[in-house]
Amino acid sequence: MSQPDAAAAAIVEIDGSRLIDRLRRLAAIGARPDGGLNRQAFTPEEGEARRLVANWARDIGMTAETDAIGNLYLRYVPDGTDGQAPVLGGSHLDTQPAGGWLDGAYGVIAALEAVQAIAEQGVPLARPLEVVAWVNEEGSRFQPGVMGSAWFAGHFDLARAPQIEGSDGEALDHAIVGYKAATPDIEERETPFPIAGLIEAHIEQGPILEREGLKVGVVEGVQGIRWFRVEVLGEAAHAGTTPLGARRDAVLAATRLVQALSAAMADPADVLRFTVGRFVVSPGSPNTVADKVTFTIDMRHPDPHELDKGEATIREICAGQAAPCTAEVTVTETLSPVAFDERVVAAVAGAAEALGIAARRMASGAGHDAANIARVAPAGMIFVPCHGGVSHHPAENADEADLIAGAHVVATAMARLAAR
Ligand code: HGY
Ligand code: MN
Ligand code: MN
Repeated sequence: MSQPDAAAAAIVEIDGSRLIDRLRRLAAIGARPDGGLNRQAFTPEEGEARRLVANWARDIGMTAETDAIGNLYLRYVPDGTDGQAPVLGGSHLDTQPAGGWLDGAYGVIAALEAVQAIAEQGVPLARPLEVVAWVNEEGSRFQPGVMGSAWFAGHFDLARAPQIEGSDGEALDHAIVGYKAATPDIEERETPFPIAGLIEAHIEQGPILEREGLKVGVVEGVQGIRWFRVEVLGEAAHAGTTPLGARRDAVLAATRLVQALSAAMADPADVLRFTVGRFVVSPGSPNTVADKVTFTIDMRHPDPHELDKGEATIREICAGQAAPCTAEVTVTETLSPVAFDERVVAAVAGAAEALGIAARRMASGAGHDAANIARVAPAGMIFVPCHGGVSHHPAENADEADLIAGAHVVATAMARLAAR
């Protein structure tokens, strides 16, 4: 068998206890008393996680680099491969404010284990391998989400950073400077750069694999996502003296809009996803009629036409039912549905089959960085089951054996993609 054929059929053995140990150590950074994680984008906690992962990579002979927005790239360049487009594995290190220990972190640590195992076993490669941690995937502190991968793919303009205010009031550009200054030894590299292939491993964040008793999801694509910010403007007034007829109460108007939007978005086929996750009242005083409410909308569907129809409905209801207040609708994130590259999908499916791991093809309801990279390079994903499909919750969890099996597939699929 020729060397490329041997590599293309390689099965890479990984160190499962090393994988779990690193995941557990990473989960201590930003840990909440309830067992969840709060390690939001560009915070000192995420900076500490970034430094820990970069040092793990350096300890095994890899290099650590960054870019203008703060993405982290850990590189393994075997002799004779320098200059070839790399194969990447990875995900994100930031979490929801009340998130779990696996969303994002699993993909980064599974990819690090995959590259270390490949290097230790001297699997022959025609390309370098890289582990990537994209910044601000969650979008909980700064919108839009999947920001680092969007910037890499050319559809987030960093010039907007000074105008983007975080949920804690810090400007994005200021947060990025502070975040990168915390790891001055991680130098910038030329980006973007050509990518030969990317695999993102992630917990499914849904119930399908667990319900069907399967251990690997071979992800074929990601549904479309559209985020909105709705600002409902009324007039502040004294709660004790202002007659009802004289009020322009932003809370009454905003709650009426949310109910009307929710009713209009109800989908009997249960495919459309509509969520109001943030609802901020100003001035937020018990004895002052609210003059402003800002709420968010997260809308998702596999069909972009349904997203367009949903946006038209949102604009129509906000324009027509906010009186005596007004409502301003702003799109804060748009990700069209994406189909992953069949060569990468086949590499994941082939690795699972070679390892005898029960798998199925499926789509992703959650958004992921791989969806952004799929617009500029061959990308794909692998899911592993999580308990009850729970995610974006402190109780997020998975069986260690499933996490190890998924990393085994990542290592074998990355080696095969980098064999030629
Ligand atoms: O929102 C999402 O779909 C991802 O989990 N951040
Ligand atoms: Mn994620
Ligand atoms: Mn998430």
